[in-house]
Amino acid sequence: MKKGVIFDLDGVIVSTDGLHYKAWKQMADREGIYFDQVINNRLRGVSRMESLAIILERAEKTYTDEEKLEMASMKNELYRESLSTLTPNDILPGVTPVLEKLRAMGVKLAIGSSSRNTPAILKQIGLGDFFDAVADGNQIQNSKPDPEVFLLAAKLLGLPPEECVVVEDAFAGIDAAKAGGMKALGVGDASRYEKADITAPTLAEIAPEKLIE
Ligand code: B16
Ligand code: MG
Repeated sequence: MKKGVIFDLDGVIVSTDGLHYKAWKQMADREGIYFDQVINNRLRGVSRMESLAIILERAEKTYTDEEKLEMASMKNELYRESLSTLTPNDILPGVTPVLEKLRAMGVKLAIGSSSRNTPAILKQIGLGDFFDAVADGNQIQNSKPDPEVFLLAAKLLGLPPEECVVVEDAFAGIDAAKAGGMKALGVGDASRYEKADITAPTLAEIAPEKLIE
């Protein structure tokens, strides 16, 4: 039995895709850059600056590093404003019962997210003090598919990687978990990914015992 479960945040605990999309769309429209939901899907689990680089693939001019930082910062301000609309009702189906059951079984619980807004999101959905450890985009140099954020989460839990399971919705996140030597459960988009050890459409469809076996 595994001793720890590391949850990705966006797309696993709460869905902020739509909020990221709206903020990036406003930035892209301002610059006259084409951006749609299909391109937005490629941003899942990817860091803020890497997301911007994907959006700028469609740009007709090249931007300086300073301009890129300004665009990312504008997007983040819009995104931060929209986070104030999140409430505990936005926690995805099946998440709360799974968290409660795992905790009752003595399993340690962590967050491993690329998002630098992780503390604000957890606070908004009422889980600010819930997890035993939080590793996020503020503490790492290399984002998923690099395993850094999950290795940090395991370290903060005081567990070796092989004692941990990662729950992810992004292909890059599954790759990161496997690169870190961890078992990976793919949900949402990643439930179609053959590299995941186990898959489920949502956390509501997986028994906690199965997750940590
Ligand atoms: P921020 P996760 C990721 O979070 C999002 O999926 C991704 O779309 C976003 O670009 C990234 O966080 C960085 O977010 O701009 O808030 O630092 O899925 O790793 O929890
Ligand atoms: Mg995610």
